[in-house]
Amino acid sequence: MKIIVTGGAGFIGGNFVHYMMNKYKDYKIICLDALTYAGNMETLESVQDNPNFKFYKADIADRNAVYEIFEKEKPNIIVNFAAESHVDRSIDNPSIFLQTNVLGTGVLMDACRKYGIDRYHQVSTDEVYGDLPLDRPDLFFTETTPLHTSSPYSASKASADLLVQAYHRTFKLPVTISRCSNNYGPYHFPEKLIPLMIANALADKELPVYGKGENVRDWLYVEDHCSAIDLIIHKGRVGEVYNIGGHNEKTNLEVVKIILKELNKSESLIKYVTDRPGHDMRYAIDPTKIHSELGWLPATKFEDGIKKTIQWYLDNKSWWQNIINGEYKKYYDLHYKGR
Ligand code: NAD
Ligand code: TDX
Repeated sequence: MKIIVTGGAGFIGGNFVHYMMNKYKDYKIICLDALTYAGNMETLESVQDNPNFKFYKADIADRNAVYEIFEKEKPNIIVNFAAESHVDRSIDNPSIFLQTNVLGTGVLMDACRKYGIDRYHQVSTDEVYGDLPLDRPDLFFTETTPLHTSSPYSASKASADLLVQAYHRTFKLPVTISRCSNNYGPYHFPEKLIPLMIANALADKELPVYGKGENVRDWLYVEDHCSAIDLIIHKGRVGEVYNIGGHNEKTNLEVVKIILKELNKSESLIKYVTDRPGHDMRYAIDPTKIHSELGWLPATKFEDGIKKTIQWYLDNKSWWQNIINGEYKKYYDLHYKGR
């Protein structure tokens, strides 16, 4: 079995590479990643010398490069994690999101048609459903909830989903799509809420909470996302969408306070800053379908996952400190200064 994992030098893709290589010792894992600001070869250091692992630096929107890799590798399965993934950056600069998330997905599917594959899996997000109101805790996103996007990021991910479904219907491409809630865990780029708050708290810097911190996210430990995708690519029904989430809703303020408590830091570090434009209020996944069809259940409770995550950031300081002291510093200053 040969699997191309795009975006494997990023947060979830990197965790997926490790998960699959640990679980399936005879699978060949081919990572295709453009190494944007979010890609990091240090994440893949421990597998680089494994003969079952191969890395190509390539852009999924570069048709020639993608076709060449397909021609050479003849993969059975493609799992597409590659994307511009940060909502705030999509507000600053939408066009790269269309380029990678929409056109790049189109190129990958054309390659699948041209060379033939057993499965194309699109890693999507709960953000394609838009948001839910805070005063209706009875509402959840199901696979039939209409797409209703808020940010250029979520609009680009929804566009890609529609394209994937169109290639299934029109060209009979064997596709699946998963829509997962917010992930957390090792190798999470420090621009995102949880690693950003851990890094700032450790440096006794202000923790910038958007608005009142009342927005709700549904957190899932990254390994549980990997196990769900593993099940879908092997046992999921072609043409289907599967929601992935573990019923773990928390307000941003709750998450930030948990991190401060774990690190023994004062809540006075919290700074309320100007809200994100178009900020989604609440995400909440109904995972009934993947549970009843494929038997998936998350293994890690938030209380344990957040402890493991904090410990990982304490044990791997050089991984994230290299990032926050590099090019990212400019983004941070631009985004947060005077906010
Ligand atoms: P990330 O930003 O950490 O990693 C993205 C990776 O894709 C990086 O390695 C980057 O170099 C690579 N990449 C970007 N543009 C590329 C291109 N044009 N060609 C090839 N590679 C490219 O993102 P993540 O958080 O790991 O998210 C992975 C996927 O999961 C995304 O598709 C995202 O939409 C989806 N997702 C993320 C979450 C979450 O909470 N992080 C939740 C649900 C779904
Ligand atoms: O500095 C911050 N302060 C803050 O209050 C940042 C970076 C975030 N926030 C808030 C905004 C959100 O309500 O925290 C929440 C989480 O923010 P992000 O980590 O940026 O994630 P989110 O916008 O929810 O999107 C994430 O989950 C769905 C991923 O980045 C997406 O790729 C995924 O599709």
